[in-house]
Amino acid sequence: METSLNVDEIDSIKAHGLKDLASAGSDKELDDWRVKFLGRKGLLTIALRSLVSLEPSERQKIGSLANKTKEDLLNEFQSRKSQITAVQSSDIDSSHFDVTLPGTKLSLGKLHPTTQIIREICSIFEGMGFSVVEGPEIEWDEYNFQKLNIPKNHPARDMWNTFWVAEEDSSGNQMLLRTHTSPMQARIMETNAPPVRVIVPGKCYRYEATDATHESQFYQIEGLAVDKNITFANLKGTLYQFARQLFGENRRVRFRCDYFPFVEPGVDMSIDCFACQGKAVGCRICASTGWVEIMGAGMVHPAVLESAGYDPSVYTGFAFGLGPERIGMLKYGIEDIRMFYENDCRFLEMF
Ligand code: FA5
Repeated sequence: METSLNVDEIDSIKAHGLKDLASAGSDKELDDWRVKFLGRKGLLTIALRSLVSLEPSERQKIGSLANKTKEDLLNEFQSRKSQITAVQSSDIDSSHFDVTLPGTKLSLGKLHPTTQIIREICSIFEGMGFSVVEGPEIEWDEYNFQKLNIPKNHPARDMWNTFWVAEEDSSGNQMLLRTHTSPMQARIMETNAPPVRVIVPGKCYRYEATDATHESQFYQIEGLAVDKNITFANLKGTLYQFARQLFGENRRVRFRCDYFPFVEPGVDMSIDCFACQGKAVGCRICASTGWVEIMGAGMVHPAVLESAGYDPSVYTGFAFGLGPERIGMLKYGIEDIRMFYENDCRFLEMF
């Protein structure tokens, strides 16, 4: 192939290159320039390739000029690139950064609604002289049932559908996920001399199908007060005060007989419906009965006192157990308990 490569042509490539480079103003334009002049199929590269067809004396002269031109263009390219980068960063500093714009808002974490309601309930009882104590979630059959006056094969065990976590050991004891916080009654009495006044928040587990008011994992708060001369009147007075502080000064309470093997007598406690006072047809909160059940309670059974080492002829006490999620549902009008643990931020942010 004939070639017309000569000094003029190389000078012309250089002049053309320098002119185009001066007008390249962005990374993209710079890159296009590099491909056009120095790339694999660029003008100067093609010129260098055609050196082979020159006479040896010409080849040396034109070759060294072409190599020098390539070096010059590369240097100019680098310096133009630095200029453009400098202009770009000064653009960010001067015009793209507006110090008057509001900053990015950081979203703050919050306490979970269950934690909030547990703290509120605990602080009401702390104000009445109770201390907060916690206990194990993995429990022995002995504490969850036997020491609470529920021996093996007792039909009352059906009230607490249980997750068993191990086989019976050689002494006939078996591990389970505690079905309520009541085992802490026995643990506290075994390790503390009377008088006792404690409140025990914690997680419980039941092998139950979930629905709008039942979860298989939920919280309870247990209360226990034992001393000389504690009567049912103390139980009623304490729980009445609690209900008024949590649900409002005008609340009325109702106690009805109920059965729990570890108390005698046993009761369930209701408050009058703060939404409709029993007047609304189809009230969502009380189903138009006027009463909303909030906890189980009773006088500690003498057998429970005795198995924990307290003399039931000297000491008496009361105990109660409530579900904070259910109380939160009543207080804040939440229709389904499962919303607490779905981790939907829109729900959690409401509290
Ligand atoms: C008990 O568990 C007794 N230990 C309470 C007690 C303590 C009675 C001391 C007497 C003396 P019960 O099974 O009713 O009782 O549960 C108490 C509360 O736990 C209920 O009122 C309810 O608020 C809550 N609860 C029970 N099961 C569930 C569940 N599956 N999901 C959510 N909350 C529950």
